[in-house]
Amino acid sequence: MIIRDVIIRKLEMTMKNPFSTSFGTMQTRQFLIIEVVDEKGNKGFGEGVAFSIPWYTEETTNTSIHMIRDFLVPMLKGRTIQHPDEVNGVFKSIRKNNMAKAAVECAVWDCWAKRQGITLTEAIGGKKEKIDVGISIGLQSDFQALAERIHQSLESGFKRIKVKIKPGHDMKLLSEIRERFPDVPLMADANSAYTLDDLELLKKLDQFNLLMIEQPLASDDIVDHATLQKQIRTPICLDESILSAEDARKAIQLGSCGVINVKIGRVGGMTEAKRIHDICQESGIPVWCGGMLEAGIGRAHNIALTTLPNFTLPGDTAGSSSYWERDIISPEITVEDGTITVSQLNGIGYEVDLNEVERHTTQLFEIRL
Ligand code: OSB
Ligand code: MG
Repeated sequence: MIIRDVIIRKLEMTMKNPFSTSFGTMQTRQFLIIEVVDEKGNKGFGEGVAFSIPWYTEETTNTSIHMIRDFLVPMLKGRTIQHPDEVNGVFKSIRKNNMAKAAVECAVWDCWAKRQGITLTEAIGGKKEKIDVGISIGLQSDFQALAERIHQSLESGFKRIKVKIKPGHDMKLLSEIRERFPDVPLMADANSAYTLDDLELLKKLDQFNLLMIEQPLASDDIVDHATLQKQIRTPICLDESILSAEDARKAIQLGSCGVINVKIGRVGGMTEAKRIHDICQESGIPVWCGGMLEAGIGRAHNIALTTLPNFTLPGDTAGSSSYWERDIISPEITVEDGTITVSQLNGIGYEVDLNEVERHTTQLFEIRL
């Protein structure tokens, strides 16, 4: 397969609800759609999940455009790709910029799967016909609003609830949740809001019987997390700290976590996500698929990834309607009884609605290779 054309689109879509974490609040979602076309006219799509502000990682929508236009796409010029796993190696000489790499690599995966006449799930070796999903609920203005969101999510069947915590919004918030919902499968994500100075508080969180606590300490740390894990019973789940399979290997070796959240964008693509899956599987560490407030294309890639066997815990891949008035794919992604049925259609398994994409496009670059 030879990639002949690449179209980079920057989109701006408004989420139904603002999403708040310890690092900030988002409602306008800027993201990229990468379209690749091969020499036979097959098309593939990937989503660039960096935010407009470098809060979660150092990348932004605009740094991704720069990396993709000026470095990554030119590296594909004249190259025959036998298998999409090769793209990871092609991009290896460029440091980090994982979300930019993943956007292009995921488009190549979709294109290749369509060219072979198989689903993306088959292409990566996934087996599940349905995946279990949970939901991530952002920080709310008050407990009443949070309780309402949790209640609705349980009514809709989500298999686990994730809430965001930060200093000052932790003990009381979790004890109120536990009082009202004593048995729900619950976890908390701190997005790096604590340090080891908060050890006594973090130890107290054990009483809430959380499935796990996600990324309590610094975004680049695996050493302090190992120290913390020795002193708390609740499994630590690493998110921000794991950017590669090598990071996963080291974190497991140090005992920094009991679970890993895999995000295709954060780790630089589907190939690296599979490697992390495999290393965790060999080490007895369960994984789940994280979310980046994606539109339909990114969500479709997440569903395929989740069909791998060591994705044993419900992920953050909720349906389109949890985020968007109208998604950019057809049909939209729907959740029934806390599960998503994996599409049997080729590639990502959903039609990209180019009219909807155009309606939200604020910038477009066409590159002919
Ligand atoms: O830490 O998983 C995270 C959203 C934005 C940035 C980081 C995170 C999140 C979420 C929501 O928790 C995931 C989603 O619903 O897509
Ligand atoms: Mg997280």
